[in-house]
Amino acid sequence: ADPDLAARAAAAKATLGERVFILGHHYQRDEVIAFADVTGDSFKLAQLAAARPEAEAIIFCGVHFMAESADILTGPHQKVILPDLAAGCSMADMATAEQVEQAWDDLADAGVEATTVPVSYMNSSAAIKAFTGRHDGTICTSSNARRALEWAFGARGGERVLFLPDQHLGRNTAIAELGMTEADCVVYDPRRPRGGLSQAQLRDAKMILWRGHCSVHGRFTRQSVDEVRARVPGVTVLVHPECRREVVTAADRVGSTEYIIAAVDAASPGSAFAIGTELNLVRRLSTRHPDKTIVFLDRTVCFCSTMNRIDMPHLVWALESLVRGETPNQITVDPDVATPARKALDQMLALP
Ligand code: CIZ
Ligand code: SF4
Repeated sequence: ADPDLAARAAAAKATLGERVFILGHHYQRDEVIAFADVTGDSFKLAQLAAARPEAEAIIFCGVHFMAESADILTGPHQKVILPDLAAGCSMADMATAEQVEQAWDDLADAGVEATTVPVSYMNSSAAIKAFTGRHDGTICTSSNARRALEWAFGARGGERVLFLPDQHLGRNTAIAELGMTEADCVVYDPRRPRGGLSQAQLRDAKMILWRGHCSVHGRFTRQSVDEVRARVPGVTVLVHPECRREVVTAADRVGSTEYIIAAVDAASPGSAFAIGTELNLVRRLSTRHPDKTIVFLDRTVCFCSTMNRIDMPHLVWALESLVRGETPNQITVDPDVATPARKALDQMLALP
C-alpha cells in the first residue's frame, strides 16, 4: 500500500468527520477496508446503510448493485458514492429487466404467473428488485436465502419460485435447506425461447432457476476440493453457496461470508480450513489467524476483478472530492424503480 495515499485518505476522512460514512464489503482490498467505518456482507451492509442518518455522504466500497440498494434504503439527503463506476457485477448483469419481463410473460402463457413468487438475490440491479417488489416477491442474500424461500412457499403461499439471478444459490438452498431434489429445479436460460423449457416444465417446477452465476465462485470445481484434501491433511472445506452444487456437496460446510468468518473465528488454534470464496477475504482471514492454517480452495481462481476496482486512488479521489464540496460518482435510483425495489428489500428485512 502507498503511504502517501493512505495519509491523504486519513486526512480527508478526518476533515469530513461525521459527514461521511464509509461502508466496506468483505471482498474489498485490505488497504480500502482499513478506512471502512463498518464492514459486512451485502445483507449486513444493507441493514447498516441507514445507520448514520447524519452522514451526508456514504462512500460504498463494493459494487454497483450494493450502492443502488444503499441509495434506496437511505434518506433523500444522503448521497451514495461508488468510487469507481466500473465496479459492476457480472452476475447482476446476467439478468436484464427485459429478459425477466419476458420470463414472466412465459409464465403467464403457461398459466402459472399468479402462483409464482419472484425471489431475487441481492446481487441484482435495482430494476430486477423493482420487478420483484411489483410481483410481491422478496430479495434475499446468502445469509437469509433459506428464510426467503420458506416465506415464499409458506406465508406468501407460492407454488413455485422464480429465483434470480444466481442458479447456484437457488439450487443449493432449495436442496440443502428445504429438502427439495434436483428434479424440483429447472434452469431458465434467457438466451433461448421460453428459457429452453416446455410449458409443462414451467408448471411442474418448484424452483425456476435463472441461468446466472458468479464468475469467481463458479470457477471452483469438485477437483478443487479433492486436490485440497490431498494437499492439506484434516482440512475443513468451507464454501460459499454461490459455488456449484458439486462443490457444495463435496465440501464440509457451506454458508455466507458472515458465516465463514464466524466459523473461522470460532475454530480452535491449529485448525485447518480451505475456503472457497473471494480471495481478499480469504487472505485477510489467514492474516488474522496466524495460529490456524487457512488456504484458498483453488489457487487458479483469482480476485473478483470488479470488487478490486475500488482501490486507494479511487477512494482518495472520492474523499478529496467531498472535501472540495463535490459529489462525484453519485448513484441514484429513479423513484419509479426505487419504490417497488424498496418494497422487496423491506420484505427481506422483515423475514422472520
Ligand atoms: O459474491 C458476492 O458478491 C457476495 C457474497 C455478496 C454478499 O455479500 O452477499
Ligand atoms: Fe458479483 Fe461474484 Fe464479484 Fe460478487 S464476487 S460482485 S457475485 S462477480
